[in-house]
Amino acid sequence: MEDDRTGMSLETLKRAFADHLFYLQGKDASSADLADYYSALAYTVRDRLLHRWLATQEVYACKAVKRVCYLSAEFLMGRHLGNSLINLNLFEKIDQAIRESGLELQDLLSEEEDPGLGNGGLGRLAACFLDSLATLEIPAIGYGIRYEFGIFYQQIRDGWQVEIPDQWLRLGNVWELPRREEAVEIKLGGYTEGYHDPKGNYRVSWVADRIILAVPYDTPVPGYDTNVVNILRLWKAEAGDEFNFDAFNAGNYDRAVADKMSSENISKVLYPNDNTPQGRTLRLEQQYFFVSASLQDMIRKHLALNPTLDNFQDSFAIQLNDTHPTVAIPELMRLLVDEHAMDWDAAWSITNRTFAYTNHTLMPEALERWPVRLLGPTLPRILEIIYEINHRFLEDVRSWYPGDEARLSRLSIIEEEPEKSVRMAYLACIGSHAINGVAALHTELLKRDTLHDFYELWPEKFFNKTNGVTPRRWILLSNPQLAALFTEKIGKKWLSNLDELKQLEPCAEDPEFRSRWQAIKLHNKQVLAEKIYERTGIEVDPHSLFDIQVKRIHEYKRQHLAVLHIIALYNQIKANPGINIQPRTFIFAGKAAPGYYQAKLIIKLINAVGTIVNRDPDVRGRLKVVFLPNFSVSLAQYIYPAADLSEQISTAGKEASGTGNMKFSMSGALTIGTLDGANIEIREEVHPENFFLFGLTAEEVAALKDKGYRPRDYYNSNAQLKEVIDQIANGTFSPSEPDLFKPITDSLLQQDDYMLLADYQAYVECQDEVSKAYRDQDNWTRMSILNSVRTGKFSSDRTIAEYAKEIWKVDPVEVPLEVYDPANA
Ligand code: HBZ
Repeated sequence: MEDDRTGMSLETLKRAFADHLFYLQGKDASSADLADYYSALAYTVRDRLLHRWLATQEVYACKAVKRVCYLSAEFLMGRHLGNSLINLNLFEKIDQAIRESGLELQDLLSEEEDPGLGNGGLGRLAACFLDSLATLEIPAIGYGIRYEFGIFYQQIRDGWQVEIPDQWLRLGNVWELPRREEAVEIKLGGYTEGYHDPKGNYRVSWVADRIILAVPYDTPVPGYDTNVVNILRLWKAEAGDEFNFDAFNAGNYDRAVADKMSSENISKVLYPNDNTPQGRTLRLEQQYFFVSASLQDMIRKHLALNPTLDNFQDSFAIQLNDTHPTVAIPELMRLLVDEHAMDWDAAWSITNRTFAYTNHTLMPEALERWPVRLLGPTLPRILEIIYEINHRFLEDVRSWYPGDEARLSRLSIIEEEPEKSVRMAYLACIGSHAINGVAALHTELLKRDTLHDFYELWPEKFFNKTNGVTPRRWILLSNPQLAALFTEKIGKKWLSNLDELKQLEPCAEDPEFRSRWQAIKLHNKQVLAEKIYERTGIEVDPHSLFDIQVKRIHEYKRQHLAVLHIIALYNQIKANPGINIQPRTFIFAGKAAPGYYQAKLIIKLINAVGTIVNRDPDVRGRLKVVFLPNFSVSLAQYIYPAADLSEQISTAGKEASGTGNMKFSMSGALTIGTLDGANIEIREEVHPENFFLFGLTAEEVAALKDKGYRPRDYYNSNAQLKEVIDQIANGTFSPSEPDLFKPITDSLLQQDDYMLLADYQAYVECQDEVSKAYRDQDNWTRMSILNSVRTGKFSSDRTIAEYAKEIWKVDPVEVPLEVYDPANA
């Protein structure tokens, strides 16, 4: 008989499922609820991951393989169960097993808490990268923080965002295993002192005033169609034991408990900001906490196989996901120099060869700077090391550019005004051998503007790595009917080589294929329509054009530009109720940072416009405006497959890449977008005739700013635009509080930093083109198909293959399963 824990036959799976329900949940069919069934299934699947997991880790621990360590303060993994079923190639069989047990697999999958340990694109990118690393059989570890509270749960009350704490661990977490035996200690606070070691060398030691324990929790990351199971290692903060005992022994129970609680605060909550850093000490402690723990972990792994740290760079390639983990650079120096007695130059050479840095933003206010006032008291030794790195770096610059004082102060890691601070992006550039942007335009703008001086020093360090997303979650799992159509036509190979979809280009001319394509899109729209009704009470017509913008709410992303267009359409209907207009459903979703008032007001505006438009009898349901609460990975899986039109309308030069744009396109949505981020490359791939382009280019934006941008001129010279702005300003959408939206209109008329008014006319004209194009369903479907089958470039497998070859210099490592099968062990 097959082993209950590893067997893959239908009978074994059903038996294991029933067994777990009974022995792990303590339930049987008469007492179990959906949560019990979910857990029983999750354990059943986890068992089947475990021997692959152990086999993989054993191969990595024994062979001297080079591993990628992806350091990220955020991992937005999405639900694990569905993804594990897919990557283990168990989906159909489990679907059948569950049905034969009288249940629906979808209901069980929906029971899983969505682990929201990230804000948006940056966190989700980390998750797609882990999936691709495992799929490409590249040894890798994701290192991050096990936040007790992830990104807040968003409710909409009276049109406003309300934040609810995300207690995702309330019911436990099947997918993680704590490894207490591998906990490490983290120092904070205190002071440093110099001493002479036995050989007479001057050294520094850090006398901390707090020691925190970092406890690792490991989550398996299975690759698709391979035995490789990599690990996501997230650190939880606890009070160090000695510390507690001291206070206890001194009879100070209260203090021992208070210290324990304050230590645990470090991994308590994810900061909910995107693109504006929060300069809080606790955030700095979080960054240092997970970085130090991760480096200590790597050093231990390295020393288990090597006598010294001299070849550390051959064991690990460390990627910094933005500047959040950049304190790793001085921390590795500290560990090598202070704790492992290496000399500075040798340590610096190792550090430099180990680290690479990814930048994710061009917004100047988003670049992290840590005031010395905070850094010094929290991480005294780290600040000294940063000063030393800077000192040596500036000496080099002086020798390369004698007499160029201006350049020295431009390049210094330390910024003097308005407050003495450490520029983390500069530290990252100096300590890394590779620096990359996340889309072609973004990388060019980094080289030209943001990091120009560094580009002049080291052009060879700069790389572009255009983002990608995993087709396993974003096609196979979320759009199963489309996936089935692909597989029926060309087999399964597209799942590990998305370029294979190109073969389907001729199908765009096949009427039968097109009608199947339309039927799938309609089905996905019906499913989303049901979700919309469940969550908002709004009825929408699946035959209308689904025009969707989902992403964090931010002024640069210009959700309010879409609102201006909606109001203009509404005005056309009011002026002429019989007008022949393309019915549209406008769908928005996304969270605003809790402290970002203008973004929260945009959410309120969307809902306010929706309230008026959706109920107006003159509209006759031709326009609907929906704000779906709580955008998350699990909700996104319903949204992208149901879109006809993808809104990617940021001010050119502001969106580093975007990744939602790729997910929409893969599922056959057409894009209306600016020449920004990866939009440019998407348009190139799908060909310009299948993309709705509008708006100023990044150059034009910059030129207009330079010559003096006057938003009021656009307002005064465009009657339609003026009417829309006046309505928002005079309370048409907020009758009980006419001034409510003034902050939005004032900002548009006074500065309009993101140039909505300059792009308005081009946007509405382009939207007219969209409406016209949608009327020709045959041709629309042709364009939709070509979008989808030409997105091969945007698989994260391509992105990761490029990082592996050009930046990390790592090779795949196969994991043979038979050898490690517990049945044979
Ligand atoms: O990273 C996003 C970019 O805005 C987007 O264009 C890009 O596609 C994506 C992946 O490269 N950036 C973020 O998502 N950034 C954050 O979430 C963030 C979080 C905390 C911060 C700063 C930024 O302190």
